[in-house]
Order: sequence, then C-alpha cells, then structure tokens
Amino acid sequence: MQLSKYKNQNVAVFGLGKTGLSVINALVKSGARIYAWDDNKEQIANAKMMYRECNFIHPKECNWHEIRTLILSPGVPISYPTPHWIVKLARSYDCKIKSDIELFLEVKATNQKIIGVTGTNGKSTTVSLIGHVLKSAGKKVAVGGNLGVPVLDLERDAEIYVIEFSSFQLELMDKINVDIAVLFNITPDHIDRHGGMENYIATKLKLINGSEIAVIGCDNEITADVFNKFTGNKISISASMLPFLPFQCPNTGIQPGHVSDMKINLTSNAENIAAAYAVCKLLKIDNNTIIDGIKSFPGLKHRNELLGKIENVFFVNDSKATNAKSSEKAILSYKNIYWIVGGRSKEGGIESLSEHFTRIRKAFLIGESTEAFANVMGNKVDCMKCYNLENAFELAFEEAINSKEEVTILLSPACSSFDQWKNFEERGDTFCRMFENLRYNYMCCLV
Ligand code: UMA
Repeated sequence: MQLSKYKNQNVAVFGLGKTGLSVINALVKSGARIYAWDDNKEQIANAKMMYRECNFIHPKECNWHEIRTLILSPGVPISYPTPHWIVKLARSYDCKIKSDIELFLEVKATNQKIIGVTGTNGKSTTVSLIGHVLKSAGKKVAVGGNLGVPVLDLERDAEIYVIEFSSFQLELMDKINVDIAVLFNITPDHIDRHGGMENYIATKLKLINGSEIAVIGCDNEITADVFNKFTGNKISISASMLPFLPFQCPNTGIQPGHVSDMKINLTSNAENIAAAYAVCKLLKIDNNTIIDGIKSFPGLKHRNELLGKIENVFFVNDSKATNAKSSEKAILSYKNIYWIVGGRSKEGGIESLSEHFTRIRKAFLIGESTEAFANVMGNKVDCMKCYNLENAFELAFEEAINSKEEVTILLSPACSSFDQWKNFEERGDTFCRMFENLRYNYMCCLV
C-alpha cells in the first residue's frame, strides 16, 4: 500500500515487529525518509537486513525538528503504566503520533468499506467469519488487523476491509472512520496497560464513536449499557438470537433466518454469528448466502477447535483462551470435561469460573499458575498438578479413555502462554501435534 502523502517526509517508526515492518514497507515504497528503532537489538538487526534504505539511528540522536510523524507499534505503551520514552520524546517536539491503521485509513478510497470489530473475546472469529461470508458472496474482501496481518500489508484493491481492532491499536488512534463497527463482550483484560477498566472501556468505545453504524452485543452488562447510552445509529445483537436469528431490529430490514449444521461450536460462537449476520445484512448480502457462508465457516485454529475423537474422547484445542472469560465459552460448550488449564494467570485468575466447575470431571494444572489454581479449585474440583502440557496430556488421556463415557479433553488455559511458550499458537500447535501422534499410534495399534 502506498502512502504518497509521506513522499520526501521524515517519518519515525518505533517498534519493528509485524506492524513496524509493514509500516516501513509502505513508507519505503512511498519515498519517505524513515528513521526506525526498537528497544530490542535483534529486531533492529532483522529490520536492517530487510530495509537498507532506512536510517537506523537511535531516536535521541535524530533531528526531531524535522520529524513531524511518529508511527508507533501497538505494543508500545503510550500512557500506562507510563508513556514509553519515545512517546515522551516525540511529544516534547510536538510530533504527531499515529498508528498503522490511521495511515491505512488516510489512503483508503471512499468507495472501499471498512468493517471494524472490537471487544474482549471473539473478535478474531467474528472478523474471519464476516470475511468468509463476504468472500462466499463474491465480494473482494481483505481481513486483517490485530488478528495477524497488519492493515498496510492487505491487498490494496479490496471492496471491503474487515479489521480487528485491539484496545492497544484504538488507544493510539485519534481519527477513526469506519462504515460499520462491531462492539461486544467487554470484560477485564489488559488492565495494566490501560490503567483501569474505565479507560479500557473508553478505548473500545472509540471504534463505535467513529462509525456510521454500530452493531453492539447486548449480552454483556457493560456493552448493553453502552448500547443504551449510544446516540449514533445502532443495532443490538445477542447470542440468544440463535439458532433462529430473530433480530430485534425492525428498522434495518434484517429478517429471521435458520442456522443449523454449523462446523463451529454454536454455544461458544452464538454472539459471533449474530454479529456476522447483522453486518452482512447491513451490507445487503442475501439471507441464504449469509446462512450458507456461516455454515461453511471452518472456524479458527486454537479457538475452541475440535481436533477429533479417539474412542470415547473428544480433543479440543482452545489455546487462544488467555483469560477466564474466554475459557468460559469453551467450558459451557461441553460436559464431562478433562480440563487442561494454567499458564501465566491474568488478574482475577479463574475464580469467576467456579460456578461452572460442576462441568469439570477433572482439572490438569499446568504452568506458573499451578499452585494458585489448585487453591482456587480446593475440594470443588478433582485436580492434578501436572506442571507442563506433556504430563497433562498423557494423564488426562489415560483417565479419559478409562472412563468409557463420552468425555472431552479441553486445552483452555485461561492464562497467557508466556511462562512456558513463545505464544498461544506454539502452545496450541504442540497440543495438536500430541493429538495427531496419539491418533497415529492408536490407529497403528488397532491394525
Ligand atoms: N517494542 C519495543 N518497546 C516496547 C514494546 C515493544 O521496542 O516497549 C518492540 C518489540 O521489541 C518488538 C515490537 O515492538 O520488536 C513489537 O511490536 P508490537 O508489540 O506492537 O507487536 P507487532 O509484532 O507489531 O504485532 C502487533 C500486535 N501486537 C500487540 O498488540 C502486542 C499483534 O496482536 C497484531 O497481530 C499485529 O500487530 C498486526 O496488527 C497480537 C496481540 O497479542 C496478536 N494483540 C493483543 C491481544 O490480542 O490481546 C492486543
């Protein structure tokens, strides 16, 4: 994507992960003079190999009188716990701080539509589901943002962009202008980064405030309250609208439809499906195309992903569940659960899940949170301290297969992965590999 406005301009880029590299790529093509840096030397070395035309100079040695824009990566704190030193430096020179998404919105054509999705859990699935349905409807669509592909790396000529906005990205943004915004399920997350729940909510609201029409999930107390107070164009959606999608929006022309035989788990995805349905109706996609698209959506890896069954045991990879609220969805989807849980715990741990402990046959505790979670479970859940995924997998399978009943081994950690893994993908991929090996060995034994 070209950013011609920045031709011959001096632009600073801080953070050389996915976002920073995508920004540099776009700015290089546009003929900007780029000053790039990162706190991590390896990231600088990597970027240097890729973009020799960039100036990799420590920002404190740059001439900030000539740099009018700093593009900051979302992981770099702008306010809390304290503004990063680069933020203070740029502000002291009155330099404008922008996100990659703002650059993208500056160059998008007026006839290209933007659908923005935010919330605490379910964003990535909803974004992908909307993208899938629109593609099935023959639209030229690009899907990206927080779920993985930075917006500046997306195809230039899409008719519709479906973008996942994280609170980190929204925090950075001043100007937001999207055609349709989706906001749902706000629960505590990243509180340390936003300095409190109020700020976290305010950040999420930026997306609907910058939209032509907002689709708001009303199952959550916080977002239901947002819906009531929001004065712009709005539609309410709810998980309870499934399976017949009886949308309560008489002014939008949204009609009831039928959804059954879906590949993704209905219980944990009800709100995502309702949101996707509403968005696609607003984009005037016909009912049958939407329903067919929803039915053929294969789901996302690591999100309540059914891997398969060995004898009486189902295996589900929900490694993306990095907080309790997210695990709740998977727990409510199954009964007789052999739950592999733990890692680096978030604020509040798993206490909020205690009302669902009756669905857990046995918990297999892994990671840093092992002792803390064992205390929370106390005598309410039969649990075993396994400390790592390998032990947990083996022990859970041994018990599950001997139970002779239909049971589910669910990896849904309710924790971040950073105590033992690079990220949740690595954790989930390991679980998937263990399942595949087990299935292979099992089949060989049967032959
Ligand atoms: N860095 C510093 N100093 C800091 C912080 C970071 O120099 O104080 C540098 C790091 O050394 C690294 C770079 O910044 O080189 C990383 O930047 P980043 O953390 O912004 O990560 P990116 O690789 O650019 O990925 C970001 C999102 N990451 C975060 O928001 C933390 C990705 O979301 C997103 O997929 C990607 O942009 C493309 O849009 C990931 C995420 O964890 C999945 N998001 C959080 C979430 O979903 O909960 C918000």
